[in-house]
Amino acid sequence: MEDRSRLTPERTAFYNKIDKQNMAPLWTVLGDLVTPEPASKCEAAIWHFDEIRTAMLEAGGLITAKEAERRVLILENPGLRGESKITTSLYAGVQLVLPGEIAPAHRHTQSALRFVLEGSGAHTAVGGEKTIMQYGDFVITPQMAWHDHGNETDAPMFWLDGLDIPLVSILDASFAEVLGEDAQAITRKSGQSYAEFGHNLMPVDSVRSGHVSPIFNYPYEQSRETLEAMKRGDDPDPCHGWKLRYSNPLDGGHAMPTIGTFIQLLPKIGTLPYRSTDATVFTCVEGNGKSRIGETLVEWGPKDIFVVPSWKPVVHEPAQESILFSYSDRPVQEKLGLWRELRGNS
Ligand code: 1HN
Repeated sequence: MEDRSRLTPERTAFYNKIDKQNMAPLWTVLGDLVTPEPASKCEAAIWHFDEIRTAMLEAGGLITAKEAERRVLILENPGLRGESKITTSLYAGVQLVLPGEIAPAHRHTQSALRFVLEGSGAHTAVGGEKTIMQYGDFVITPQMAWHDHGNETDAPMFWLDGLDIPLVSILDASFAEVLGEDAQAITRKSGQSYAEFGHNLMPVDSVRSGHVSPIFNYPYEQSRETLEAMKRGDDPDPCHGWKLRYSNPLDGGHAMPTIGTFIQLLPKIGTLPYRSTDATVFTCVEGNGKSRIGETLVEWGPKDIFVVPSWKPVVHEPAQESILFSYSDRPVQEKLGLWRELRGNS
């Protein structure tokens, strides 16, 4: 068979010549650029919370939240080491705020989500409003919103940070600034956004529009109750169990423009194989079990974090009814017409 990558002395001489002119042949790289299906360097992987927790507490003895600006350990995908990525398009880290600490106010074009893993009662302030965080709460920091965190409780607080850093980076659209003060001014009552937008109602003259949900804390208590109601009313989906998408009450779209966020209740019988083009980061909220991701088996319990790469088939085998939170770049792929899924074994 003809090999278009085969080197001959003439070809090598030509490639060397055009290399000096910042040109390169397409035919030697075409197969790597346009693959018949996703061929990601992102690997299936799991991080166990007990190991993260131990390392974080050690980090807590080395640097304060204030000095670090954010005391976070990045969860680096083993196939993408050194790139600060958990998938090709998304970042994940675990943040620790110790009692009495403050993570000072800053803002940036990267959007962030927090998913609370341990502790109860620390706060984050976003856009002039504080929200108190509890286990399993999903909290949004929209792009360019000032945000600072504080822990006035007597126990350490841990949460999962998910950001669209690699997406913003590939678009060269990063802007950031520090406020220069520990905490931003508080101008709204705690819980006001949820009260105004979280109950199928909204202020009649609200001029908030699209893009990102005005609800910036989706409390776990509500998500849990909704999953239970779904379970009472419907059979589980064979691939997902009972699965919800966090939505933006302004337009019914995803709660965040760049990151899709989901919570699902897995029935004890588990799920059928499922694959989609949005590599997905999962964390277990309740229960325990195993997931088969292609050839890789991961065993998870509460607060463990695992990643399913694009187009790798996943089968969840919970040991009992279990709840998983997850996030991916699905909203971006949907808007660009790129998102695909495949249900079952085909
Ligand atoms: C950030 O602003 C936070 O505000 C956490 O808690 C992690 C990682 C990279 C860039 C900004 C936070 C971050 C981050």
